[in-house]
Amino acid sequence: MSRLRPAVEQSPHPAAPRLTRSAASQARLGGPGPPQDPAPGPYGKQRRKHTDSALAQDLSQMRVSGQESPLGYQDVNMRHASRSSTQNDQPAPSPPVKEGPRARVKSSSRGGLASVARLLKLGRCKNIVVVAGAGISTASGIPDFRTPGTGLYSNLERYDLPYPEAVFNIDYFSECPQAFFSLARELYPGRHRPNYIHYFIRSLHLRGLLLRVYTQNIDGLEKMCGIPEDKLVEAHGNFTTASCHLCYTPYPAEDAKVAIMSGDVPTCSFCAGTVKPDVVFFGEDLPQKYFLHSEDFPKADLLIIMGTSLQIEPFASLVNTVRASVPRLLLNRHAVGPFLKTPLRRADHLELGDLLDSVQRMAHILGWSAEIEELMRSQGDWAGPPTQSRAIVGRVD
Ligand code: CNA
Repeated sequence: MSRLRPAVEQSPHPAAPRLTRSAASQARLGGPGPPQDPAPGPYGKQRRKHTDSALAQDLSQMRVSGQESPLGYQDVNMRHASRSSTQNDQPAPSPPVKEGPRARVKSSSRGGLASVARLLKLGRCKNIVVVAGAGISTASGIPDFRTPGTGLYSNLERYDLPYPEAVFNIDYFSECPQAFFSLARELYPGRHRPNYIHYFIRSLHLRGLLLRVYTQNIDGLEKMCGIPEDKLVEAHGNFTTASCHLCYTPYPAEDAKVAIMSGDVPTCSFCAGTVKPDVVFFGEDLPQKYFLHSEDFPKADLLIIMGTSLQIEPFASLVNTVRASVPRLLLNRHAVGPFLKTPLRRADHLELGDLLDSVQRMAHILGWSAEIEELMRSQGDWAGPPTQSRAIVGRVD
């Protein structure tokens, strides 16, 4: 793609390599490796060198053809997939679900949380990077993509999509914007409130432990719970701004919302192209702020990965760019990405199960529960004691 998109968010950093979003297998062994260990992490030991520029190059050269990956999954180039389907060729295949089978994960699926909480209590982790996905917002009543039955991809039949990811395909949007607009009506900020998990992340920030949260979510709940802008990278954009999907001329976000919410199609006053919120579609550029990762991940001393299937590139491969000695904690229903490999990396921990439950237990071990409840209460998001059914803050309407 040769067109250049204006940055959605201004960055104080120099021009960075351009990356577009794609759905691809993350479990590639040829992906970016960990950068050099500038100092021993909590687990000691220096690891192999990997410069930031090499990292950027690796990310931009990622395989997205239909080749079999070393773990047996297929990579999918969403742009090609959408082209064949919109031209009425063979329907493009959906990328295979890469989660599980859980039997492949040999190491314990429980207990990782306690080990990492211990590191936190010992004061060993002061530059924590959180990588988040749709799973952190399901407790707020927003379905994720891939959970069978409840996920958005299982519920898109009514749009007659050639394949579920077409809803975020820019070429498909060009032809049929209504599928995405229906989804947008669900996800527009204002209908949902942040939940305990969001406030846990904010609590990391309030304790001065959060280096940055990188989220794929577009629901704005991280911001809504009070995580400041400078601690947040919304890698797949948000609904705060809008622009023409063809010429990128900015369009008043509120006007776009009013049109979309009332079933109209907002159009660009310059080229008459369809306007959409600045949510990043497959094949579109990621916001400039995303490139903070090249500074953040090498600096991280703990990576917490929450509620993501790690299937969207280049975001998914970020988790492989912390130093090899840095603990990585996966909190998810299933093992994903590098946590599917056996044996796990020595510093990897996973806690499989319901995310809300895991985060509440972690907060309890750390002695942070009361503070988080108070934070939630102060923003009107506390619905009762931390049990699954009551701590969930659902839709506002
Ligand atoms: P995904 O592919 O749907 O994966 C979500 C992951 O979270 C899966 O592994 C689930 O098993 C897991 N999960 C869901 N609920 C829970 C739970 N309660 N406890 C434990 N684990 C759980 O979503 P990803 O974020 O990986 O995919 C990236 C896409 C999703 C981004 O580009 C987003 O734009 C998009 N998305 C965002 C939202 C949102 O903003 N809330 C909602 C739906 C999709």
